[in-house]
Amino acid sequence: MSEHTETRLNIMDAPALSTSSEGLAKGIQRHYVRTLGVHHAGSSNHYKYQALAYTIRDHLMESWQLTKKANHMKSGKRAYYLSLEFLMGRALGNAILNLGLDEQATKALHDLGLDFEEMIDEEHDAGLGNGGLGRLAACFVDSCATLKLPVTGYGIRYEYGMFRQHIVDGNQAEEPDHWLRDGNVWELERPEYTQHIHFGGRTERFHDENGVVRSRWVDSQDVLAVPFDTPIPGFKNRSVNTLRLWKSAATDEFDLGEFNAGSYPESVAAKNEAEHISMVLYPNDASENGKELRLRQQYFLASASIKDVLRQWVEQHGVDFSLFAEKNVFQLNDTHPTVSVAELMRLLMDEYRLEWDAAWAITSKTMAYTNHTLLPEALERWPVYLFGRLLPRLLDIVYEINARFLSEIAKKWPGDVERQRRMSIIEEGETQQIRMAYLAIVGSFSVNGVAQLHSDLLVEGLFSDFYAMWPEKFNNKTNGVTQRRWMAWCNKSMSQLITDTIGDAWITKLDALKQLVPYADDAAFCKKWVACKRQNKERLARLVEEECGVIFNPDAMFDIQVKRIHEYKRQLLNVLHVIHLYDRIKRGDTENWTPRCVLIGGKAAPGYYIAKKIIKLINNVAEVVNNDPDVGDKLKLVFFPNYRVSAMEVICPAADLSEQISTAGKEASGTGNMKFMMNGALTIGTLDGANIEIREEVGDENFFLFGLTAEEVDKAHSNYDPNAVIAADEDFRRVMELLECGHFSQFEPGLFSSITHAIRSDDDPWLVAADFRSYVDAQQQASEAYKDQKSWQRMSIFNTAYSGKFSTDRTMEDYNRDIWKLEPVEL
Ligand code: 26Q
Repeated sequence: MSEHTETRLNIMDAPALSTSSEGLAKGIQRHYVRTLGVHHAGSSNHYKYQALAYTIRDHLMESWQLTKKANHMKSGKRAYYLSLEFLMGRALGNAILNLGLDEQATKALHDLGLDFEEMIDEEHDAGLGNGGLGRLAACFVDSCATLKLPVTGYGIRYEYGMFRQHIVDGNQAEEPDHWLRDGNVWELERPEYTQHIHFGGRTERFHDENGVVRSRWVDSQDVLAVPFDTPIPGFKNRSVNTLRLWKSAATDEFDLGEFNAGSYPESVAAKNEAEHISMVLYPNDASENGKELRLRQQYFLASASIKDVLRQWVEQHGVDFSLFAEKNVFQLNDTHPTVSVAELMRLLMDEYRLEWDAAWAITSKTMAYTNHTLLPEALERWPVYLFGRLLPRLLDIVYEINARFLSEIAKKWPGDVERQRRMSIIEEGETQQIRMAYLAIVGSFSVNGVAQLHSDLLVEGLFSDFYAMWPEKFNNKTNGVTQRRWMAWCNKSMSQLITDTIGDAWITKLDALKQLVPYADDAAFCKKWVACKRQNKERLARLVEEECGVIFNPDAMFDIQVKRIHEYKRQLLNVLHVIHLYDRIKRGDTENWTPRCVLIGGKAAPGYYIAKKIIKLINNVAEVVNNDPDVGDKLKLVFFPNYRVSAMEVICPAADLSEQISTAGKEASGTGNMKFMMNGALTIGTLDGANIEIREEVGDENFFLFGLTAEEVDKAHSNYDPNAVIAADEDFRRVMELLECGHFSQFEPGLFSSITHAIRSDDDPWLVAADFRSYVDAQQQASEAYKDQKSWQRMSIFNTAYSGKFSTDRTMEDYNRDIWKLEPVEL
């Protein structure tokens, strides 16, 4: 510290920055010429984007360092959000918004003859996530910075993010997403905090200098974890938190050994294996178990992050860990980073010489686990042989945790061996498996679901044995989204209208939107509301025309379903409804018709056969519908390719109707549903996940409900006869007929037989046929309602007005009050 003062190389002595438009313009010019070394005006837009991004980044640097300093000085409790995914999207617009530099930046760009939108569009999405879980992590860190909570995000700096989706002949084709190719202005490499991560080798027991038997991990192959930090700005509060992402690299020692053995090229090639760890994000958002590289990624993140936290602890407090649990908490984003439980135990015992009980007391008071799925097949399991080969010392520890846990069960339920078998962290069978969710529950003081229904179902079903043992651990934390990105940034016209009407408090206190309620009956306000929606629909229509070559008429109802393609999310039900509408048009049943533009978008896991077929079906139905002159403007359907964060920023402000139609009891929460609601869309949905809470907030009369309840779904399976349902419903029968006669697969007979068979199967877990009729009826209600534009706009305003609960600011306050117990850090 003192040498910094002497050399005056510190933030206080850095030249001041001007936030005027002239100051920004100068910054852009300086970075363009001096940082990027561009000497001609006609260079690519990307340099111009970079010059702007560097200029904005300059304005974050000081606050970032001050935030770190304030955290250090205060030395209060801190939280770490461990996640294999952070789906950040673009950073530039968000930084400009949160710094309050919107107007100045617009003027500066104008004065330089540059276009704001074009600059924004130059930035590549940081797509380091699959969907909901990854985007939730991104919204969480935004809200934590805004609430000044000392929370650090820890993740992996994948070289390749979520694949880019192309549509070729109606089919999904995947292309690698090399998002770092043009550089990343927002990250700073911090090689000084590099960590060594062990893999392989074996455990050795030895006597320490006091004669105590201890374990150590020997003969391991090590990999380096190099951190890259990204600033996470709070909203106009000068707080800037950190997202620390780890990149893997080969160790030098490893190379040298090989080199001395005379095999230099082989040793360089061996770098590969190390560098592969952070190479690519796994693109499945449900289970794909047993892949060794995935387990490497999980341990790599867990070990690097926990070592980083322990390093900081020891620097500040030495090796006394008595206050560690009081001052630190790790939130595990699903089971993916759960090996952290065993890793913290290992480090405390093997590196810092704590006894088991002391280490366990710390670990089990420090870890908290969030579950994101009810699908039993999506619960992570790792084969013991694989785990033991890769992480031998950690397997010892998992076994020991399990042994002690089983004896606790035996004490509580003497003789109940069946219960021990059910609850064991190790699943017995042909191949023994580690049940990661059970390890997470045993090792954590808090276990939460992500919506009320989901949390209720967890304790009644999947985790009921654990609830019986530790009811106090279980709690609900309903998800949210950040209104900064999902309203203020992506829907500027509506935001301006709201701010002009009720002030701007809603940007950090979303409940303030309730003040809009009386304006739902104010003709002048409603007129402006419609104009905003109209503008947003025109913007989306332009994008749809560019991307899909289909014309959307902004007068039509924009009916939208964007999310990962999954059978349980039932994009298929949506297509069946579109086919039904098409059939009605062909039959001439179009009196009082409500024109619709239906947009469906989302990625399918590359190995998920039926999900990919559903994409093909959507495209084939679209081809027929959009080119039939009888249909015209009455109905359009598009499959929007490469759905991603930056696409949602254009899509959600333009929606009239939000499709949230999962089989009840299967969607843990949903978060897209919240983005649509905030932007004034009405929901058509089942009683699933957070839909239930959305409907509670906005009122039954402003929500199109349909379908079986979760309880009814459970019962329905036993005597389910979809063929009878189809036969008894003329509309449904005709839809199936169109599908089965090859109307949408003229040149490829039988193309969709796997889909029609699934619908007709008694074992269809997603009960598509069971909900068809009530879905079509609810859609008809929506169509009727849309015709009364005045009443529709009222309902639209109510949706925004009652969306306050679904801010991640509220979610983070809930986590903090019940789990983390952090104090905000004032600068
Ligand atoms: C597991 C093993 C191997 C490889 C990948 C995975 C994997 C990766 C991602 C498993 C699951 C995911 C993502 C799950 C997810 O996004 N779940 C969603 O989480 C949201 C936030 O809580 C909820 O709103 C959604 O309901 C839930 O589906």
